[in-house]
Amino acid sequence: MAVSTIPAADLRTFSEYLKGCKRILALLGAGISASSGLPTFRGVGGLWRSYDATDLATPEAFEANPDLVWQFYSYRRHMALKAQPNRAHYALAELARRNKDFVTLSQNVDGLSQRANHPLSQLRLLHGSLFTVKCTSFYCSYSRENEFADPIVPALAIPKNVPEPKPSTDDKTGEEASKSLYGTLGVSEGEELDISDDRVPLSPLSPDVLPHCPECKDGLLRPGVVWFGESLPSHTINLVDSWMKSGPIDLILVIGTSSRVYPAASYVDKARARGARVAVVNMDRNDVGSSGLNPGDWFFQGDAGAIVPEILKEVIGEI
Ligand code: BJW
Repeated sequence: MAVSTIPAADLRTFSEYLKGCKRILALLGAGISASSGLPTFRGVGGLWRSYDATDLATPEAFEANPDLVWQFYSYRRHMALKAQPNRAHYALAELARRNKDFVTLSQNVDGLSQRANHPLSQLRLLHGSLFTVKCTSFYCSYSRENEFADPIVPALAIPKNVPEPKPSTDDKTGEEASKSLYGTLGVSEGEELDISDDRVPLSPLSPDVLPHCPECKDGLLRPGVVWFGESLPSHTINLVDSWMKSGPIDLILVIGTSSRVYPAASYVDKARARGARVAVVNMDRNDVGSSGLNPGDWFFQGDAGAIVPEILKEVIGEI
């Protein structure tokens, strides 16, 4: 069976229900962008060199090794800029245009929903963006959005021969695409090595060559993402909470997330408490979140890039 085959009965009951939905929420995780060839955090493709991505996504890691953390994020910025939004990003953007009471909460920092023209007033970035930078100095509040320079400073340039993200297709799952990007990179003799290859030791970089604040001229800049132990952006959380409280919720689509990171994962139960039925799209049947599925919920197993346009088709048409 192809990984992304949808049981006909599930597709029928879901499509019928979707047509009657008024207020819809989506919670996105890295799996939706795995379909564009970007790696997830956990599981296959969740390593950058020999580092666990989640170990680098902390203020403590940045404090201890700003050069290592900046190299990680420079690589992620480069890969995200090379990747293209996939059919799932476009399908959700289309659903948003057709239903003003549909809000997407994205944990992703890669900018792919924005590049698929998802209406920005219906897209809430819970974990910030790779393309925002902010000053780390206690005395400075400098922050800049839409900073797309690649590399952001010359010392963080990515070698030209780094393989580009490979989007998934129906017979090549997002996870396989991630594997081909981040797994064992076969480098033949004489070929130039790239920094994603574990055999190339990372050279430590002096703090002087890392991005610095143009305003205070003193503080190091850091990526404008939310690391473990940091609060989510309060303005965003307030907007989401007030939307959630403003009426019952019919449906929450939970797409490509392991649902292990809080408070993001808690939106599923919050939506349920407001009446929502839950539809999970994931490669892994175990990743349904801590509260599991209830009767009347749906689980669609497979590649988000293939499944999401298919399950929304009755409402948004062909993508
Ligand atoms: C596919 C696919 C395909 C693959 N198609 N599917 C309550 C209980 C316990 C702990 C806490 C709690 N509340 C707060 C915490 C602490 C902590 C936390 O949650 N820890 C847990 C790990 C236990 N949370 C925080 O610290 C948060 N802050 C906070 O709560 O502030 C208040 C506070 C402060 C101080 C003390 C206490 C409270 C902040 C969390 C920030 C998370 N940041 C990161 C990094 C962002 C920057 C960056 O990108 O580098 O966000 S971590 C990382 O995880 C990233 C992701 O957005 C996030 C979620 O990961 P995601 O997207 O689900 O990815 P994966 O890899 O986990 O899963 C991919 C899924 O896709 C899998 O299921 C695959 O099967 C699937 N898949 N291919 C469909 N083709």
